[in-house]
Amino acid sequence: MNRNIRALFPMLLGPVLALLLLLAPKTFGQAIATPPELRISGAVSTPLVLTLADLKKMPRKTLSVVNPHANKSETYEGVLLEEILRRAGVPQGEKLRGSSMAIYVIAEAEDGYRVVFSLAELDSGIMESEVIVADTMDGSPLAAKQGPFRLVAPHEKRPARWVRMLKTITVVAP
Ligand SMILES: Nc1nc2c(c(=O)[nH]1)N[C@H]1C(S)=C(S)[C@@H](COP(=O)(O)O)O[C@H]1N2
Ligand SMILES: [Mo]
Repeated sequence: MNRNIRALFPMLLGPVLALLLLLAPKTFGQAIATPPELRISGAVSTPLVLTLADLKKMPRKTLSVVNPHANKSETYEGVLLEEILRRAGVPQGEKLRGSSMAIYVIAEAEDGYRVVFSLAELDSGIMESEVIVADTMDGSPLAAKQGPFRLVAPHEKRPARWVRMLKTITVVAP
């Protein structure tokens, strides 16, 4: 190799290293991305950030439902939304009365889809909605377009509030 070209290498070393350092977070950021999280915030005493591992440690509920769209039976497993809201500190049971009866939650997905549930319809002291935050279907983690978190509202005729790719639960006390 030409002597002059070889002499260039030490000079290039600095800039090349600098460039690599600059690009490193972008390149490796994907590989070591933070695990998916579900955030519960708004009018709560304890805002929560839950991972799949956190959900696995909570009381689990299994639901066998017929998804009217898929027209087949599906088994979802997850945690009652009521239980998650309990840990966030919303009024429930006998404390759910008066002005609290107007509190609602907005469940929002990665694609911007949003639905509303009232606190009252999620309270088993009032009715058994059995709405869960599911993290598995038929024993497997939910696929990318479905999860990793999905609401399942088993008593509803159309699965319109079965929010896929669930990202945040915001509690609103109007
Ligand atoms: N994130 C997200 N979730 C969503 C929707 C949506 O557009 N985005 N559509 C809802 C509607 S209207 C229906 S019918 C079901 C469809 O769920 P499926 O793909 O399991 O049949 O997802 C519900 N959840
Ligand atoms: Mo739908």
